[in-house]
Parts: sequence; C-alpha cells; structure tokens
Amino acid sequence: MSRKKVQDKANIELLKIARKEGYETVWDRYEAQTPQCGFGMLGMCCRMCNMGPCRIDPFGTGPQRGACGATAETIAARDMARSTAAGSASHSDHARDLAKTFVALGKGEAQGFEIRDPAKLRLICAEYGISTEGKTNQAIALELGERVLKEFGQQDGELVLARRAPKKQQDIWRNLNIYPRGIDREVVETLARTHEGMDQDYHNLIQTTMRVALADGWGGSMIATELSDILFGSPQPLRAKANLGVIKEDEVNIIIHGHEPTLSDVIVTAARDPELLKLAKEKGAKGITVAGICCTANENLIRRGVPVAGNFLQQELAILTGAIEAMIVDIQCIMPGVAQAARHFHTKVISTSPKASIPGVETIALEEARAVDQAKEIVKKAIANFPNRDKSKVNIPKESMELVAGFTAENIFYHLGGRFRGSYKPLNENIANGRIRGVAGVVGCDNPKMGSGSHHIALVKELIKNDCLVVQTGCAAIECAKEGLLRPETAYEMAGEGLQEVCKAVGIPPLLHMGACVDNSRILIACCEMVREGGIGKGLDELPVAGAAIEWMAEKAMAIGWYFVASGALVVFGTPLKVAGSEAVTTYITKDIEKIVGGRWAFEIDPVKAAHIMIDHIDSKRKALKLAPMLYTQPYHVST
Ligand code: NFS
Repeated sequence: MSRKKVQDKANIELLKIARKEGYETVWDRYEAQTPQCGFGMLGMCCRMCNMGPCRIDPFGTGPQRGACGATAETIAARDMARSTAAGSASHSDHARDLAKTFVALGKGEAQGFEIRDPAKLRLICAEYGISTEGKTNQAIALELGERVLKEFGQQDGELVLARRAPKKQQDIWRNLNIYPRGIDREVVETLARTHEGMDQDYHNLIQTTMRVALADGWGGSMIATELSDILFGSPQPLRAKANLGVIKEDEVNIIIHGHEPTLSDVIVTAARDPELLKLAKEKGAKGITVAGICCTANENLIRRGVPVAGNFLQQELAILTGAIEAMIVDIQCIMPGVAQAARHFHTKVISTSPKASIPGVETIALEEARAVDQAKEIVKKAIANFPNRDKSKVNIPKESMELVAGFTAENIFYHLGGRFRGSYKPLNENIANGRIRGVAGVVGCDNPKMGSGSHHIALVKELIKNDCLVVQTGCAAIECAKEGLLRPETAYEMAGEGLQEVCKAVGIPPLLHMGACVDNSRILIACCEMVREGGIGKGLDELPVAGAAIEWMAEKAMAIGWYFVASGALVVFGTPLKVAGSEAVTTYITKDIEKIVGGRWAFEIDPVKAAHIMIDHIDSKRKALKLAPMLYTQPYHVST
C-alpha cells in the first residue's frame, strides 16, 4: 500500500480521517490502478493511430512491431517526444499569458498590476534590444510584452535568452541543429514529427525532444520567471511557514492553487483589504488566511511570504481539513479529485482559467482589466461561505514549519559574496578548494508511488551530508520545507563540515529554495554565472553539478529533465522515463548521449543510491577539472 509509505504526520492524520469517513484520495485511486499496465510502464504501447493500439512484447515472444511496422525504439522515442512537447507547451503557455498581461498593462488595461522591478524590466529589455531611454515603465512593458510574444511564433533564428548559455553549449546546439528557434514552432514540429508515418529514427526523435525541451528551459520557463519578477517583484530571502497547520481554525481560509501568480497575487492583496477583513469579522471570522498549494504557492511564497499549505499530494488533504472556504485554482497540477473531495465539504472550488475547466466548478476567468474586482468578488465568496463551515468536520493538523525561501540567481551573488562582494567568486572558490563538493538541484513533483515526498528528504539529507549545496524548486522544495530543512540551522544539524562552514559564514541554509518549477530557469542562469566567473569549467557540462526529480510525475518534469540533459547536466529520475522496453533508447539516453550534449539520464528509485549517483558524477567533474581534494573528507564525508 502506497499509503503506508506516507511519512508526513499531517498527511497521516488526515488520511486516517479519510479512511474512517470514506473520503477517496489520490493514494486510494493509485492503489486501485495497481498493478499498472506493464506495456505502458515500459513505453511499449502505441496509440498514435487507429490501426492500434499496438504493443510490443518486451519478452520477445509476442509481436515486435506495431501494425505499421513501428519498432520498440520508434514507439518509445515518439511517445517521449510528445510528452516532452506537452510539458514544454505547459510552461510556455504560462509565459505567453504573462506576456499578454504585460501588453494589457502597457495599454492601461490591467487593473491592480504594476511594474514592481523596473530595474529588471530595463535589463531584460536590453537583452531583447529594446531601447528604454525616456520611456515610461508602462510603455516599455507594452514593447517587451509584444516582443516576447513574437518569440512564440518565430519561425527561424534563435531564442534571445538562450544566448545566456555558455558558448560551448550554444555551439553544441547549433552543430546538432537543436538550438530552439521559436517556442510554438518547436512544439508544433514535435507533434508533426511524431504523427503516424513520420519520424521513425529514435536518434532523430530524441533530437526534436531536446530542441522542444530547450525551447522551454531557455524560452518559455525563463521568460515566465523573468516576466514574473518584473511584474510581481524579484524575490528576496524571507521567512515563512509550510504545511497544513498554516490553515487557521478561526479565520476564513482561501487556498490558491496551480501555477500562475497573476490573479493569485491580486487575491493576496484583496485578502488584506480592511473592508473585506471587516466583512470577515462580521461573519464571525477573526481574519482571512490565504495559503498556497503547488507552484502558485511557491510564486507567492518567494515574493510575498504567503504561507504554503502543501504540495501536489496535499491538495485534496487541504480540503479534508474541513476549514477551507474557497480553493482558487488556475492552471496545471489540479487533480480532478479536488472537486470530488470538495463535495463532502462546504469548500467552494473556483477555476480562474478557461483552459482548466472542471465539471461542476464555477469559472471566474481572469480578465486583467477587472482583476482587482474579480479578486474581491472571490474573497467575498469565501467570506460568505464561512458560516457554512461544519465545525464537527474540522480537522486541521498542527504541523507547520519555519522556512527561508526566495533565493535567485541574482541574489545568491550577494549571499554568497557578502553584501559588498556581489560575485560568484566565493561559490566557485569554495567548490575549488573542496569545502563545497558541488551544486545539486533537487526539484519536481511528489508522487504517490513513493509515499508523499519522503524520497526528496532522504535524497537531500545525503547530499548535504556530503557537502553538496542543494538548490530547489517546486513541490520538492515544499516537501523539504515541511521537514524543516530550509532553516539555516539545518547546516549545523546535518551538513558536512565544509558546507557547514560556508553556510555559517554566509548565513544561508544548505538548501536554497529558488521558487516554482518555471524557476528551474534560475538554476540554469546560476550555472551560467558559475561558468562566467571562471575556474570550474568552460561549459555547463564541465561544472560539478547534478540534478534530480526523484518523484517526478508530470510531463513538465520530462521537459525540465530534458532541457537540463541537453544543457549538459546529469539528471536522475526515480522511476524511469517510459522507454525501458527499448534497450537501444535506454542506452542512448543514459550513456551515449553524454558524448553528444554532455548531459545524460540516470534512473534510481532508492534516494540514497540516487544521491551517490549525483555525488559520483560531481566527483568525476571535480577530477576532470583537477580541483583540490575535499577539504575535510575524501572521498565522501559519510560513506553509506
Ligand atoms: Ni512542477 Fe509545480 Fe509540483 Fe510537479 Fe506540479 S506543482 S510545475 S509539476 S507537482 S513540482
């Protein structure tokens, strides 16, 4: 039973209630699906055309070709390409909507929005070749929004932000013909190439997979991060809390869930409106709490310190507390189970995106011109729902944990360099002198196959014990926050001696929360800065870094994994990509591809073993760079 693997006390408490009351959760539905289809798991089921579905027998005794003749290689690679395109499309569509908000703001049609980081607005404009001299923020926003939108439909050329990558990576992409040209163009071409009877060579299919993923990492996701910083403010490290205990028994509770900070940012402001607070008090509540789930949580946490109610697997559990007046969902990672869970309670679920319509759920589609009015309307609906709360059904777990979040590629400069030494030099120096082994990205989803996020915790503990500085985003960051690992004290309690010294000197936790999943782009940018600073490699592939999304589940995670691999990194997933039925494809993406792009995949479900795959990789890069031996430990701080 995957439920038995759940470790978070808040989740355990609510799952007991769910069992007693007969409320269904993701863990029940997952169990009901087991054993899962073996052909599907191995990527050996093809549904691309209506001669199928066809399947390839992985034991070699049954059919080895689909009706059209497609081999295991073609089927596995084609499906992987399509899923990666879907992931890339999701992040990129998020960016597109932000660009449209810029255009609306520029035209004076965005109520409640303003440019909160005008300096970054000008910096990004310089990259896009937009002159800003003598222009108002509003006029610049319009120009930038329109310029960025052009990159979606661009047919030829190269994405502007991809020029941030070191020359070595850009040359590799050009030589392989995988430099992303336009964002939508790469998604469309991947769909076209994977139609029945099109691309059949798995090498070629993996080439398009990498290009569509690069269009996400150095395109859609990076644009989403930069535009969000300009519009909602660039994050600075701040303290906040995470886990279901942030929900308050005596207040109106509103959950913001999904990925886009656009309307949720205005809702956070509306919930602090004195008139609405007065209204809440008139209904018997002491105040209004807004808390987040998934990456809408991360977006509002890193900029405004909004508490985090939970990660992906906790979305239904938040409703099961019985104390949520409204759950406002925008796009992505919203389980259909949310609306089903809400039927047992007074909770009102409201969708704010016409792209994510849910049966039986009211949609208040975001209109930038009326955003403040809409946010107030939503908060009022939640307040009006407060008296409907059934007190006998309220069960709020006590768990909530302190955290520090809000690190970015820019502000790490100041934290690692001290206030007056803004540079990556101290990071590079501490890597070179063997205090820090390297940098490990631990990101991505939580998956019921593995319990409820505990694999992230075991993985990061092993990494910091071995002096790896960990950077995080997404639900992995939330999971580690709930465990108390995002407190600076973690350095003293768990980090290896070298990492501990650096964290103490700089005053940072050994795990740096860098935001939402689109903010994995911040990790790319930080790696570029490490290369630019010098001394630890001339390309991203030479850096002593590695990444993991051990509990991955979304297609977005595939796009992220692939853009890191194509940018030269090792990426470890827990359960393999669904290509294992083809030995050739598996070997190609886990071994051969490293000689081509510098990065590769590894699959390992045991978190400690996964950590050591990353550590071994980092050590091999240290060796190639002839860096000093680790200062306090050699080869490992603690061998397992
Ligand atoms: Ni990423 Fe963020 Fe979480 Fe996974 Fe979903 S919220 S975009 S996809 S589940 S980390």
